[in-house]
Amino acid sequence: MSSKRALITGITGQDGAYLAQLLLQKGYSVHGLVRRSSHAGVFDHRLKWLGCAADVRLHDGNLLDLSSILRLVQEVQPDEVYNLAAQSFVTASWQQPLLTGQITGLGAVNILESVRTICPQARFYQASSSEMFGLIQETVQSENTPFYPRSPYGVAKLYAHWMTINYRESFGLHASNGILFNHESPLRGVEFVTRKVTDGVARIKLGMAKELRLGNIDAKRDWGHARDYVKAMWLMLQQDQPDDYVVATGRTTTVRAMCEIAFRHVGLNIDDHLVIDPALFRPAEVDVLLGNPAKAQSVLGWQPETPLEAMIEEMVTADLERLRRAV
Ligand code: NAP
Ligand code: F7E
Repeated sequence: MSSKRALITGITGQDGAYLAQLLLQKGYSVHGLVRRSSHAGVFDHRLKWLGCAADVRLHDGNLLDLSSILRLVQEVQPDEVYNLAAQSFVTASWQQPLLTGQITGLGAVNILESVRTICPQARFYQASSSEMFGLIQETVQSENTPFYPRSPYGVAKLYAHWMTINYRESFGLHASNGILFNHESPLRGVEFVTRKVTDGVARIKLGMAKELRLGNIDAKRDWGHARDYVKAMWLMLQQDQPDDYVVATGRTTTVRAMCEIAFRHVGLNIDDHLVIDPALFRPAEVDVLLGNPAKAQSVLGWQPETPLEAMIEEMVTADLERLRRAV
């Protein structure tokens, strides 16, 4: 077992919770950054769902506040730092482009600066994103595909991505980017399309709703499971050399086909309930994403383990249980 200390920003989010669980299983002492909220009782609901809230040490601070990050890094003296905090919802990034740039872009530099200043020997992971490929320049995207972001979120992530590479090359930090394609789970925020679908289907099944309203169902995504993807994050920081890796399944599916899996799982017909709402279309769309995980497979020995069908069914089942408990 390890006696390493890990610091996770974004520990209250989907990936932060799964990563905390993985690192605790490996014997790490896990520390997390939490921003102050008036929702005191619910901010750690994902960690509680995974049964690890009591085992992590949470620290107040904000990625926007360099002084709080400096103090946190000084106090924790981490061996590994995972920067998962972000304004991560693409739709919101058109409404709040400046805040998205500050958190998702500049926020990464606050933590890079803190690591460089206080513990330059620590290993650093940056949560980069397939959204940076945006208007795709190659049918299958790899580490060598040129970027063309299509949202303020994608642009902010690209800035953080290149700053991570620059800190690696300028200051010798062990800093790696994981270019992760979409990954989901029962802990996914309900604003993202998979969870919106599984929650919506569960509500229809239980008689709590009649329809599910979606935007562009022709968009295609390469969807994997968050539980599998956090393993790739950890593996990147176990390598002798820092590097950048695409993490994906190598399979792409339309939003409509993903929805059909969810409806089929509870014995409902999608065409009886799905409503297309033009208000939910985006100012600019990323039409299709399809990643090539060959480098992660060969160098890290990483494999996606959960097929889309199994993941969507797990999510529908979890939403049915959650909603039944709530009534
Ligand atoms: P998420 O569920 O939206 O979690 C985001 C986390 O960031 C939350 O813990 C949130 O805290 C925190 N945060 C936001 N602003 C902050 C601030 N100013 N200071 C401190 N913490 C702040 O995202 P996720 O799906 O777990 O994704 C994790 C990371 O991977 C993100 O950087 C995301 O952009 C990136 N990514 C995700 C995917 C994906 O498909 N899931 C793919 C590629 C990259 P609160 O709980 O207080 O809101
Ligand atoms: O949309 C379409 C939408 O919001 C997927 C984030 O984790 O992955 C995520 O970004 C697709 C898009 O994820 C609705 O237009 C149709 O084409 O689930 P999403 P995203 O935008 O791909 C990347 C890799 C990240 O890094 C991000 O942080 O689904 N879509 N109808 C819809 N999407 C939503 N949210 N809601 C709808 O009603």
